[in-house]
Amino acid sequence: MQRSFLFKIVLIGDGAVGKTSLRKRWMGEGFEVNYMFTIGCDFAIKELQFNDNIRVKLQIWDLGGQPHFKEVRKAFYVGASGGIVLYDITNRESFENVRMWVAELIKHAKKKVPIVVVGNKIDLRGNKANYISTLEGLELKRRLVEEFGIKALFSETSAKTGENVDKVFRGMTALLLQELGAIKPVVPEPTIDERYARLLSEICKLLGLEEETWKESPEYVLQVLKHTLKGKVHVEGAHGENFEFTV
Ligand code: G3D
Ligand code: MG
Repeated sequence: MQRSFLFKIVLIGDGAVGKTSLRKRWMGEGFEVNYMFTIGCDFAIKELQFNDNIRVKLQIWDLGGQPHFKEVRKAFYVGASGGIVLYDITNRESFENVRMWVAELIKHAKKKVPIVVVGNKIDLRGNKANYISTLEGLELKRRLVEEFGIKALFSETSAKTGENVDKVFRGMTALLLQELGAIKPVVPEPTIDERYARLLSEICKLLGLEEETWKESPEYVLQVLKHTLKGKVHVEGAHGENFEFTV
């Protein structure tokens, strides 16, 4: 049996972070854009076959380039099922503004809609130390989940090369379908012994992370662990002996 869904997704984030480029990259050229003059935004629709029996239409709303009054933006958010919030990894201010955009989305959508946090322009990363790192992006996502009680994914993209662009929209769709109970939660499960899974979950909890973080971003857990254990570590053995090692 085929089921169909229609979702309104808003693209938000500071000007010039790449919202329009991301949308164009995902939809390809030649799609029909409808311009909403009153709000200063446009929207376009793309249909995707999510799996064998689920078809999804995503209506992607994109804010215009010029700065708009907050008052006008309210109408932009009405009825949104989810939001894709972008920052530019080469622009720290755009990263710091992500929280403001998410707060505005949740306020005007009037419910805790799921989001995908996207660090765009990774093709420019190179070795520039001041650019926003993957860890900073993951940490931001974690804080947003905690503060707003929403479901969120994190991704890094290049609208220029197309890297990870499809994943952002499929990830958003998966969150929305999960919310409706149309699909089971899909956490990528590495094949791993259940005892190790339990151990890793315990480690995450001890570090104050969500217990599933090791599945989603093991490198992040490792970084937090290294940071936490910096220096000497004392461990008491099973027979009362003392071990000391340096991390
Ligand atoms: P916006 O819709 O968020 O305002 P745009 O942003 O999509 O208009 O993009 C702003 C500028 O950033 C554009 O440059 C665009 O080409 C560039 N851009 C968008 N995404 C990427 C990316 O992933 N990598 C790189 N290198 N550039 C990107 P111009 O010069 O056309 O204004
Ligand atoms: Mg734009």
